[in-house]
This record gives sequence, structure tokens and C-alpha cells, in this order.
Amino acid sequence: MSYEFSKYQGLGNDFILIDNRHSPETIVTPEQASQICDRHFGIGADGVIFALPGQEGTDYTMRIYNSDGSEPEMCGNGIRCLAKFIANLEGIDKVNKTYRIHTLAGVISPQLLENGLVRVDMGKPFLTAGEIPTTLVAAEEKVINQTITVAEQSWAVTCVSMGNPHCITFVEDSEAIPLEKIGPLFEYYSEFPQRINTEFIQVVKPDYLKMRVWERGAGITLACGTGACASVVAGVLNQKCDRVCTVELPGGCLEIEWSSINDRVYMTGPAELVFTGTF
Ligand code: ZDP
Repeated sequence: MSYEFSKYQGLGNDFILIDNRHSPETIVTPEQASQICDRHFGIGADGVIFALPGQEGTDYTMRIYNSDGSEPEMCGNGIRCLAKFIANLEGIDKVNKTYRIHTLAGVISPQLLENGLVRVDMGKPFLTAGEIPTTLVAAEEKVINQTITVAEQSWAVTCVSMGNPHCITFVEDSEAIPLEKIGPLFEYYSEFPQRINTEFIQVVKPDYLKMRVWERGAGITLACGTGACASVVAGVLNQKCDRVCTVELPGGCLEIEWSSINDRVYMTGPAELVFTGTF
């Protein structure tokens, strides 16, 4: 059996995109996804994303497997790549087109802008411990600036879900964090029953954050869209940043806005086709 794929990247967060429009079941298993994500024995990617038929009136359904085969609810950089991918599959100029995409985190709407960037309505953040999920505090409470001990060190963390779970820590110098050592300890910390994505944020200016990320199921990546959104929400909750903010990641910058009018988060950034192939 051979499959066609397209490789896309958004700020260096890279994905294998699969045309799965003919079936509601993913044509690649989580095990196969993990194999093809391998950078030495496979195609190489942070995850595999499927464009499936829409559900409940949406245009398409997105599913994603992380490079370890686990399935996250949402993927910010990935949904920008998906929007470009389906525009390409549909084959006509789709500038200004907005898609409604069914995800495990609800309906998410990416819009293809004239300048080639993609703006995504990421929906509302979830803030209660039960929704994250975390057992750090009671289910209906929020986790804002809460001290936890990881690697024998205290960290003041804020937890935000963008459909998928994030734990954000504000630090003086994001470069100084030993991410490879500390990331897995956060990911598997006992109070995060679904594991967690972990962001370390340096506030350069109230409208400019620098972020490094350890992703659940994928480790160190060059960018994380949901993580950038969650970090701006955490920054606003801690009075550390503005509602309109640039987030600089190792792979480049995202523009994030947490609207005070409708509580929704908007993310704007690039997504590019790298190559296509068959495996
Ligand atoms: O929640 C998770 O398990 C993440 N690893 C999913 C991928 C998130 C992503 N990096 C993003 O940009 O939001 C794709």
C-alpha cells in the first residue's frame, strides 16, 4: 500500500499532511505515524495531520498524531498547515477563504489571508483545573501563579487549555532553561493526568514574549501555536503582557490576540508547503 503525502511547516513545526477526505477513519495508524515521523528512519516530522470529511456542518475534520503516536485535541501550527493543504487540494485561489474545521477541541476556523499568512480563530481558552486537566487545585478553581516543585526547584506556573493542556512559567531568561532535562519532568508530573505541554516565557516587553516549548508527545519543537496562545492568556492573567502580543519562538514569530470582547484567541502566522511525495 502506498500513500501520497505533503510535508508542510509552520515556523519550523513540521507535519506530514494526508488527504483523508474519502474516509472518516485515518488511513495511517498511530504506530505508522510514529514511524514516518522519525527523522532518521522515516520522512521526519513533529506529527501527522489528516484532512477528513467534515462533521456537524463543518467543512473538514482535522485529526493529528504526535510523533510518539499519541493524539492531541488540537494543533495551532498544524491547523494553519491544514488550511493551506486543503486550499491546495481544492485547487483554486482561496485567498480570504475561511474554513470551519471540526477538531477534538471544537470548531476552529482558519482564514487564508492575502499576504499568504493564516489567521486562526482558536476559540476560547479553558481555565479551570478540571478543564485543563490538573489536580493541582480543586476542579472549579484556576491555576494562576501556583508554585510546584519539579527537579527539586520551585516554579510558579499558570495552566491554560486551548483544547490541549499547557503549563506556563515566566522566567528571566528563557535560553537558560535546561529544557531537555526539565521538559519531560513537567510532561509526566503526577498532577497532570493527560500529561502537558510546557512553555517557558521571557517577557521582553508587554507586547513581545520569547517562548521555548517542550511539547507533550513531541519534545522540543521550534514552535507551538496553541502554546503561544496559551502563553499570552497566561501573561494577561498574570498582568505581564498585553492582549495583543507578538510571541517569538525558535522558529519565528506569531501574532496573538486574546479578545476582551468575545474571549476568543486569534493567532496569525505562516504555513508553507515543503515537498510532496509517496511512501
Ligand atoms: O498537545 C499536544 O500533545 C501537542 N504536542 C500537540 C501539537 C501542538 C502544536 N505544536 C501546536 O502548534 O499547537 C502542533
